[in-house]
Amino acid sequence: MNDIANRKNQLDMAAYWMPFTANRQFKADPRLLVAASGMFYRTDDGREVLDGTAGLWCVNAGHGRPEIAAAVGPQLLALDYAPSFQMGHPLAFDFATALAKIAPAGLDRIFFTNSGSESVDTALKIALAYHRACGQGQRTRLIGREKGYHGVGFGGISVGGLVNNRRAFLTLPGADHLRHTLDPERNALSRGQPAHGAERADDLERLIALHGAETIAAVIVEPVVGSAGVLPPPVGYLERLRALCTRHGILLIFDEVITGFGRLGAPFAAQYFGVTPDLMTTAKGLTNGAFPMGAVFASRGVHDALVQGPENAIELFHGYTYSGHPAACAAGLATLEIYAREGLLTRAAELAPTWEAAIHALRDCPHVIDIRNLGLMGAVELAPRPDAPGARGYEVMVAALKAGLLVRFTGDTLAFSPPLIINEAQIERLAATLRSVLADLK
Ligand code: PXG
Ligand code: PLP
Repeated sequence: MNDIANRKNQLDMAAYWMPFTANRQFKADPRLLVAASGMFYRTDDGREVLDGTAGLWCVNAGHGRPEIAAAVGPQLLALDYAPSFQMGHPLAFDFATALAKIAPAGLDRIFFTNSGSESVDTALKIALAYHRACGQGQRTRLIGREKGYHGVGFGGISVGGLVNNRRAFLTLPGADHLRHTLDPERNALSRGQPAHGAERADDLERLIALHGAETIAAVIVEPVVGSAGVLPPPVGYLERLRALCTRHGILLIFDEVITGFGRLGAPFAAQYFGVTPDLMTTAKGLTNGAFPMGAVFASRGVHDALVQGPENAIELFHGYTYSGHPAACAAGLATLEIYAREGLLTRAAELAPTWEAAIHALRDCPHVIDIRNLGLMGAVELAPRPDAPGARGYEVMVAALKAGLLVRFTGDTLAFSPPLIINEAQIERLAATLRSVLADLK
């Protein structure tokens, strides 16, 4: 530890090109984490920091779980790697079976990837292949939504709705978007799902009228928008989208990379809302963030339409070198055991009222214009400083870190998704720290 701490000033930071980071700003004043346990990170200068974000929305069971380490280490010694194409190993089957048991009804065919971005590209490709297998190969359009984040692959940015992630790059032809559901005029400071906006699901009807339903393969949405600042769906919105997709033969994909594995108080958002998609993308909490892995859950209908034909023919020309990696499966199985033993897939439902009260109590803090929450997700939106949009978000992140709290920011919106092991005292501590930081914010 001391070694790491003492190296801060000697670290050569030039070679590492950091993702989604202001590299030069960071390297001029680095923020380094060197250890983590339970609800806390430790910084290079030896301070404890309460993890308000579960890393990047992924460490749902808290940090440093010995069960996961104990599963991964021996697995690497017993079978470090097995080819994923035309070969198998037992843990991949065991892990898929275990996931099928907690999956929304019928979504029990599992394709492994290594990240959320890969899960999204996989689900979009499965959707296209599915329609082709059903004799509807003209269904090639992919519909996303404004403000959606579906990772950084070309498929994901094409259906994604965040302009900074798109403008420098090509996107797939034929992608189109529903409007987002953020509506502060009607819904600001709503607790839980906002009352207004279900009718925006009818945007799909407008796109159908514009393009023809028979050209549309799939609609992909985050059941609760994460990256763009925690937007719970308006009451009735997801139900309406589901009904429209079913009526028009369009596959519905829920991107549950953030909402999966207990974030809302049910294993998946699909179960929380009682709305079942045809495909579901996951990653992050799948292995408690301890090992890179993703998974796509497909319905029997989608799977069975594709997995047919001659028995010696590959049914889907898709997969990754590391699909179902043995160590990732070991980490995932150990993670699911922790979730089950500690009741973490439903714990957010118990904590949600405390969480909601704590975060909404910040409404009288300076600059706060909106607060949103669902399950153990939350966002506090600040008015942008007129001459410097985004500055307040960044300044709060830096000040909170100094005050012992890790927060995420996107623009001037602060986002929270603490590990699901958080207790009520830690929720109060999180809110109190934020209150003091906001009090000093210019
Ligand atoms: N879909 C959704 C809904 C996500 O939230 C991805 C796909 C991509 O996953 P990978 O594993 O390829 O990053 C994500 C990832 C943030 C933040 O702070 C959010 C994500 C990743 C990093 C930061 O908002 N979400
Ligand atoms: N690029 C090259 C040259 C490869 O050989 C492969 C895989 O064999 C890939 C990319 C894809 O890598 P992955 O399967 O890890 O996604």
